[in-house]
Amino acid sequence: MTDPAGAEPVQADPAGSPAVAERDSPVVVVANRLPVDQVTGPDGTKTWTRSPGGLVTALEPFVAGRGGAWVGWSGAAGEAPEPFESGGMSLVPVELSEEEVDRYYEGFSNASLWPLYHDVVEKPEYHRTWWDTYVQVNKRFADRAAAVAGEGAIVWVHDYQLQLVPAMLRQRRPDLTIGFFLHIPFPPYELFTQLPWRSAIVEGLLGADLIGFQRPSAASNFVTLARRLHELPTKGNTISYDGRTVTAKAFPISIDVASFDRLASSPEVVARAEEIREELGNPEKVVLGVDRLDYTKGIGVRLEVFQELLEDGAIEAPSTVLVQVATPSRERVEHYVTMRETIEQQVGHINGVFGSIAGPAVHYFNQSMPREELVAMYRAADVMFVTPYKDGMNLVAKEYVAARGDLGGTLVLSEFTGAAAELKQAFLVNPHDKDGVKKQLMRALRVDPAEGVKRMRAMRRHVTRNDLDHWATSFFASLQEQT
Ligand code: GDG
Repeated sequence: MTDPAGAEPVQADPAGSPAVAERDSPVVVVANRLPVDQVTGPDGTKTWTRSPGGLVTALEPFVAGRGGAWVGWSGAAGEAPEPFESGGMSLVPVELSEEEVDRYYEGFSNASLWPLYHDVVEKPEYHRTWWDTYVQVNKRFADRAAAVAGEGAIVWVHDYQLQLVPAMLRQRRPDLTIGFFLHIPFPPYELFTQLPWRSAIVEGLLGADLIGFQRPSAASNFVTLARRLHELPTKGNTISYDGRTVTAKAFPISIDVASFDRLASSPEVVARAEEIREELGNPEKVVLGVDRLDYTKGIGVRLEVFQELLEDGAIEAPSTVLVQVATPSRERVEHYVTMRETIEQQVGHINGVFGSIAGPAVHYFNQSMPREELVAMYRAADVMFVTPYKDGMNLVAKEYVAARGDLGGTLVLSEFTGAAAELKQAFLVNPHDKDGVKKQLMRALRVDPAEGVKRMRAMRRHVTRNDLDHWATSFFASLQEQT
């Protein structure tokens, strides 16, 4: 849901534009982050930059096109600016204090819910103070959304940080149609029920008319939970609750395929891709990993497998190199600090043993790349290596496919990503099975070109038909059917 680079400055609509009206917006998006970030310059002046993430691109036409509003946090702790109009949308900043950022965002959202929902890849921490702040902040988001939504408006709430908002909003505004989309996985009953506040979360989500998930299994995990934990009547993917019918359904998210395709085949990017290979010393094979530096993404497995293949002599450096972009993320959460140290030690070790004057075996970047550079890397890579232990979708895999209009390149993809259910022609792997990953990576590296083209063509056909607009349109259409 994040796209950490490529921000561009934005301006509020010209002075004199009307202040954001209360109870006026026919469509409201509620997400942890606004589609803009507030940045404080060295002289203390505050400006806004547009965050160019896919979600913003997908939702903007629905929100801006209808004079809608977007409620979210600016990304900076402290007092929130007044609501303002930008790009045809009302942007409604929600204030978070330093302590709230610690407890609601870094604490409950990213150190309790995130690991729990990702199959407990790391041990979740549960603290009552974090939970209390999560409730408090969710109330604030619900209050702001209730204040700007027009009579009978459609409100679309996003992600795990705001799971209590649907019920809080319904309590304040029973006239609204409320949708919720979870971008990350939803765990099975046996895992979810370890959460001390499990009932409150389920009740929070049941405030929505439509709850969207990345995969059908996640939707059915939720329906099972409503039935077993709350003893609610369920039928197929619907739950009867409080005199209403709540639908839980999969809407696999996607990317703006056409714009990736266009950018990737532009002469500048094609030239840059060639230049990247030259700068890498013209290796025979380039293997690429691109992730937020997160323990769910399986970056460590990737490095171990690459190291073992070098040790086995199955590949040689620098004729085969691994390029790993690990974008900085959640740097104040403890698990992330230790993980980064481990990964950097692994990279250091591999390069110490297998690097040469001619170059390292692993090119590691702990930095955020401009989008054009990232797309040029996609274009330059022979194999895209995607090995999460668990991932709601994994947009990187879809971006790689969208960027390969030349039908080159192969994809190695973890079975535990949402994307694996769609990109069936990838070389699928179980990241817990290192020998299996090694085997599949070797197959991907040695693929017969005609077979590679066939696989890539089939995956491109799928993503082209199922792009981001398709996702947003089908969610809105299903939500409207609920009214
Ligand atoms: C969550 C869920 C779900 C990464 N590094 C750079 C960069 N990125 C961009 C990628 C991609 C995005 O960030 C990452 O998206 P993912 O889907 O791979 O992963 P999460 O951030 O964990 O997203 C996930 C998603 O929400 C959407 O619902 O798919 O399962 O965990 O777009 O390109 N972009 C640039 N420079 C970088 O260095 N420009």
